[in-house]
Amino acid sequence: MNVLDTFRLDGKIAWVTGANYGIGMAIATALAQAGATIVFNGVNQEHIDTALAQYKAQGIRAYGFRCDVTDEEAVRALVAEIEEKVGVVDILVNNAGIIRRIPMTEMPVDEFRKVVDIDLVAPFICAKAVIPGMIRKGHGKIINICSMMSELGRETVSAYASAKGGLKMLTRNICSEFGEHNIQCNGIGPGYIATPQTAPLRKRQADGSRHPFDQFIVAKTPAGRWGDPEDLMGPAVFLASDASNFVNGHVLYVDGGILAYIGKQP
Ligand code: NAP
Ligand code: GCO
Repeated sequence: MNVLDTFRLDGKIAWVTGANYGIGMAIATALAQAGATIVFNGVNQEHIDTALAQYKAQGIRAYGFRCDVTDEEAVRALVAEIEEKVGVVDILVNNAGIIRRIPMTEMPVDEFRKVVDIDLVAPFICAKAVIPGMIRKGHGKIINICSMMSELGRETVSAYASAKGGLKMLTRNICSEFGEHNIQCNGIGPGYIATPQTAPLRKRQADGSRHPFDQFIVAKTPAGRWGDPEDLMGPAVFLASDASNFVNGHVLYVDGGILAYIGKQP
C-alpha cells in the first residue's frame, strides 16, 4: 500500500465538537478533504446554520447539531441520533472549548467550574458516549484539543490551564484504558492561533499599535507569527488516520516552536 493511502479517511464518520468556526472548522474541513463525513455541533443555532452553509459552499456534506457538550443526556441523545442518521462515529475531535481570562483571586468559582466543565468534563462525556461504538467497530480515533497551557501557566488563565492540563492526562488515560480495542487517543496542542478566542489578545491599541501581548507572542515564537487554524489541518488528518495507528497517548504540539524557545534577549 502506498503510504499516502494511510492518510485517507474515506468511509469514516468524524464528529468535531464546536466546529462552527475557528480551529474546529479547519479540522473538520481537513478531515472532509481526506474523505470523512463530518458531524459537528455548537450551542448557537445561528452559528451552526452559518457553518452549514460554509461547509456546503466547500462541497462538504456536513451534519450540524445544536448540543451543549456539558450536558451528558443531550450528548448521549446526539450520539444515538448520529448513529441512526449517519452511522457509528469513527473519529471524535474534542474541540469545543472556552477560556476566561480573570486573575485567580478575582475569579468566581462558578466561572472556574464553567471552564473546567466545557474544556475537561465535556471531552470525558463525549468520549464516554462514542467509545462503546468504537469498540463494537474494532477501531476508533479520539483527538483532544489541548493547549500550550497543558504544559505552561500564565496570569489570568488558572481555570483554562487546569482544564487543559487535565485534558492531557485524560488523553493518556483513554490511551491506557482502550488501546487494546484499537482505539488511539491523542492530543493536539495548538500554540497561539488567530481565532475569535484569541482576538482580544491581538486587538489593535487606540494609537493603532499592535497589542503588547501580540508583540510578546510573535517574539516568543520561533516561527515569528501567530498560527492559523489551517496550520492544524495536516496534524489532525495524521492523528485521525491509519497513518497514526501506533501513536497513542501523545500530545502533538503545533505551536511554531514556542514551547521549545526561551525567547529573544530583550
Ligand atoms: P473559538 O473560536 O472560541 O470556538 C469555540 C467553539 O466551541 C465554537 O464553535 C463554540 O460554538 C463551541 N462551543 C463553546 N462552548 C460549547 C458548548 N458548551 N457546547 C458545544 N460547543 C461549544 O475557539 P478556538 O480558538 O477555535 O478553539 C477551539 C479549541 O482549541 C478550544 O478547545 C481551545 O481551548 C483550543 N485552543 C485554542 C487555541 C487558540 O490560540 N485559539 C490554542 C490552543 C488551544 P458556538 O459558536 O455555538 O458558541
Ligand atoms: C491565552 C490564550 C491561550 C491560547 C492557547 C495557547 O489567553 O493565553 O488564549 O490560552 O488560547 O491555549 O495554547
